[in-house]
Amino acid sequence: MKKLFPLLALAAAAITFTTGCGKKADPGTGTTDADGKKKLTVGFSQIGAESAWRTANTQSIKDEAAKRSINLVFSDAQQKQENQIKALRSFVAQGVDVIAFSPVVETGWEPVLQEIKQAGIPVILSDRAVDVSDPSLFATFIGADFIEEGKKAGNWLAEKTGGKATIVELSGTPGAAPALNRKKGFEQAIADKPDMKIIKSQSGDFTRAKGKEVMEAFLRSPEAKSITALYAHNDDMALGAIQAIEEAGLQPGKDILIVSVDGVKAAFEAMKAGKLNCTVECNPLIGGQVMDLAEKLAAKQEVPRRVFSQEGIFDQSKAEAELPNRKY
Ligand code: GZL
Repeated sequence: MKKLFPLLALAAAAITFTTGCGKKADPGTGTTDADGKKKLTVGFSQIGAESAWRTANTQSIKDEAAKRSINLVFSDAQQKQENQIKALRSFVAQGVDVIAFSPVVETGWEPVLQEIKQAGIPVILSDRAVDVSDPSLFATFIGADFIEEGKKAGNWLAEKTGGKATIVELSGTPGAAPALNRKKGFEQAIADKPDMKIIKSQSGDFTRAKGKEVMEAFLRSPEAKSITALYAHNDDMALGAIQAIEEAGLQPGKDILIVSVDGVKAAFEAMKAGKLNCTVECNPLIGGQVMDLAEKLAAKQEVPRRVFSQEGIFDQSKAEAELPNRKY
């Protein structure tokens, strides 16, 4: 761990030092192992706990750090970019060896990434990408191909409906890479289907509560009777929408077909109950890959600029058989 900058180090003390398994360790003791060998210290700024996917992603990061005796300095930003930027600055002040973060939105990172670059600390983008002009501001990006996920969802719906659907869309956090690109991919998939139209699109911020609220508004609109399908950018919003559809006296999965993304356990349970029709998997369990990259960067080894997480697509026909295999 690099030497602390005295003034800033005091502020940094507020960020909890953990040994990766949630136990609070005194600053300093966490950075050496039993025989006094220096431990790798990784600063991780997480978006928040907005969805089951995010919770599983956080657990994967913490479990892997603990397994490898990596000193994890973890911060939860409650989905606010300003909190992530504060956490990133505190990691620099603490002199961590590597910084990893899941950027809540794509833009607004250049200044703090410049400061991190000046401090000589390598950066891993975990799960989501940033939009910066200088590619040297981060070492690598590990995450899903969100455009491909959107295409898979659009192609599945086209196949299921014979290319005929009046669609409402629950999009993710405005400006977030998965929201921008899942929309792009879905639209590409239905571009040549004149009878597949997205008639309403609104952000549900990737949360179940907001997804329910926005779907209620869609169902109160003049176009409500024409809706035949919902595309949700994540399962949590789809699960909220299912509640709204049922409360409106309609049958989710039948009156309104529903396709979403993530592949969380609750989505498989909803498919088994016939309330969700399809989920495109987006694997949150990338803790092992993130820590591999962190160890390589700390050892000044080359890493690939782009690492993809592997994922599939599951509809109702596969739900029951796959449910016992779900790890998140
Ligand atoms: C996708 C991830 C998204 C999930 C949501 O990699 O960034 O954020 O799809 C989560 O569930 O909130």
